[in-house]
Order: sequence, then structure tokens, then C-alpha cells
Amino acid sequence: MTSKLPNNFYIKKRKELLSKSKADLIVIGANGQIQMSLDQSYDFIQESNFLYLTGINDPGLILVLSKTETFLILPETNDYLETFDGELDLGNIKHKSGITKVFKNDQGLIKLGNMLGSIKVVHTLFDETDKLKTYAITALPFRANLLKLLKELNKKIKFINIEKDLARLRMIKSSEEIDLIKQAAKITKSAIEDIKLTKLTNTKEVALELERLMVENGASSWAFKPVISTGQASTVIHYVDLDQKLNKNNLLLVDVGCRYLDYCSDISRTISVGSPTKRQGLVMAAVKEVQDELIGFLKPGISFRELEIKTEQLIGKKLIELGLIKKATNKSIRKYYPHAVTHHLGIDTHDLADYSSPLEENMVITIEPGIYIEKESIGVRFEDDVLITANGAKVL
Ligand SMILES: [Mn+2]
Repeated sequence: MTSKLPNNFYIKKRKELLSKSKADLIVIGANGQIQMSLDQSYDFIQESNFLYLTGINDPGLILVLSKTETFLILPETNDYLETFDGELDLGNIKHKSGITKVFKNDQGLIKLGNMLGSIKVVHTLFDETDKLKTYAITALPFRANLLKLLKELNKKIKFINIEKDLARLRMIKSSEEIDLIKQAAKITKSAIEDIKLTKLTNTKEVALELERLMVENGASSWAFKPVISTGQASTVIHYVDLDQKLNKNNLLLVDVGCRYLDYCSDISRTISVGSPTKRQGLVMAAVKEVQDELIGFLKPGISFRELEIKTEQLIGKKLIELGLIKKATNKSIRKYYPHAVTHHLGIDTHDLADYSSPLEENMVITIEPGIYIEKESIGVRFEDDVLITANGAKVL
């Protein structure tokens, strides 16, 4: 079994970020708890950049990083929290992150305020208020809170968004990270292989069984909301309602991943609940062939745009063979293949990266072609996680 990243990983990444960004001062906040109801919060998920730079999974901390010193500021606490949730384990925080200076909230903010007296430019993460418009989700409030707090400490400071520098750093994986993603992929693939569908009656049970198998093998949780769909529903790309009955005549599309020691896997398989019809078999074989060809096509230097064009060409050919289209055009192909074929994978399932950069050695991406035929209730996707090497791609 692979072990957690040692603190010299985080020390190295903080150093790299400082030199890459040429920043004098970097301030990055952890996520906080979000209220779900009364005194209950949603499951806590750490801000992935904070996690990448510290290894710390606790809420509310602030990382301060400069050429001369690195320290953490603890969140405000009170008797209620300390009684019910226990106190933060400072020894553990220092050990995990390799950061020896950890200040209480008020002391830390005074120290940061003093630094802001001479350093007027702060590199930090911007709040993303446009998320609501694009994805119908409200952006996490913690970045906005931190920006406000910094402004309160010194009105004159200017902010620079450090996201691009973090993206460039995070998209090239070190060997320890690759090992963790590989282990996460292995856990997910064996769970899908080991599941016994004959004993199950609906997609909710499939989800519970997959989760049980993955947790048994060391996963901490799902990497993202599982997509487990069948029949017509599997032609909807992100069908996350686990409300389908298993039916021997239908295919089952499983797009799932787990989190293993903070790193994610993302695997899709299409299997038949009974035995596939000839038509279902043909579509499955077509998508699998496209996936194999794409993995063979990968090498350093190829851009995401080229990869997407190649995917369209390959799928277009298959759609003609399957009698679904007469002429392969962007529009005719996209009717049956409406999503992207790849994304970076890491601490986040859709990992932070610069998607204008071509493939480089030690990037980890997914390859996930699909064909969705609504009128035939056939949805097929195959997805694997691959490492880009000097000679091509290696499936993890
Ligand atoms: Mn994916």
C-alpha cells in the first residue's frame, strides 16, 4: 500500500511556487465549514490548493508564505468548539506540513498585518463569483472572506491571482503523486470488476456495493458524485440520480472514482446487465477501439485541441459505420458525443491545470470517449487514467 505524502513534498512545492510566481508574499486560505442546517455542516472537503501546499485537512487555517518565512494562522476558536470537536492537533499539523510556526488567530493576524506594512502586493486566490452563472453553484465564500480580511489589515495592498502559477505546478505530477493516483485507479477498477450484478436490483445498490468495495481497499470516499446509470438515463452524461432499476436488456454505465490519500481516480466502464445485444456490443466495441487508438496517439507535445480533433475524427468514423450519421461533421458527431475527451486528474477530479499547455511528461489525464444514442437507449463511455511519459501514455 502506498503511504501518505511526506512533509518534504509540501516543503518542496511551497518553494517551487515561490520561485515560479516570483511573489514576495503568498496568502492562501483553507476551506471552512459550510452550514447545512441549524448546527450541522456539509462534509468538509479541503481547498485543493491549500491541501497541495500543506497536506493539512483541517478547516479555517491560513497559509502565509514569503521568502523569509512560512507560517500558519489558526482559525478562531471558542469553548463550545473545543468541548464538542476537540482542539486542533498542533503537533500533527506541524508534522504533516513541515511548517513549524503556527500562530493563534489574533497573534497570526497581527504578524501578517505587520508584513503588509512593507509588502504591498499579495499573491492569493481570487473568489469566483461567475461559478453561479456557469455551473449553477455558489462559489466558496472563504476566498472572498480572506480577500476582505487582508484589505482590512491594509487598505493599500494589491492582489495578484496566483491560480495560473498553481495550475502550472499542479499539472506536472511528482512520482509520489503518480503512485497515489495509480492506487486510487486500481481500487476503483477492481471494485468495478468484483461487483456481482446478479445480486443487485438497482443503481443505488450498485453505488453502495462499489463504495463498500473501495473503502475496504483503502479509499476514503468517492472522488465525485458517482454516475451509475442504465438504459435511456445513461445517454445523459452526468446522470447522478441513483434511481434506476437494473434490467437485463440494458447496458449499465458506471463513471466513478475514489479518493485515496487525497488523490482521485476517475474510471468509466460500460457493462451489460445481462448479455449484450449485437447492437449494444457493436457500440461498446466502437468506443473501446476509439479509446485504445487515442491512448496510442498520446505523447508529449500534443495539445488538448489536437486531442479533441483526433477524437472527433475517430468517433465520426465509428458513427458512420454504426449507421448513425452519413457525413462526419462537427455538428453530426457532437449529437452523439457531446463532451470533452479528457481532463487533468489529481487532488481534484477535474484538476487545476493550464489547458492551453500541450501534453508534457508526468501529466496525468483521463481519456474518456463515449457514444450516446438516445433513441436506442444506449449510452457507452470508457474512461481510464493515463500517465504521459517520454514515449507515450501509460494506463494507470
Ligand atoms: Mn472524467
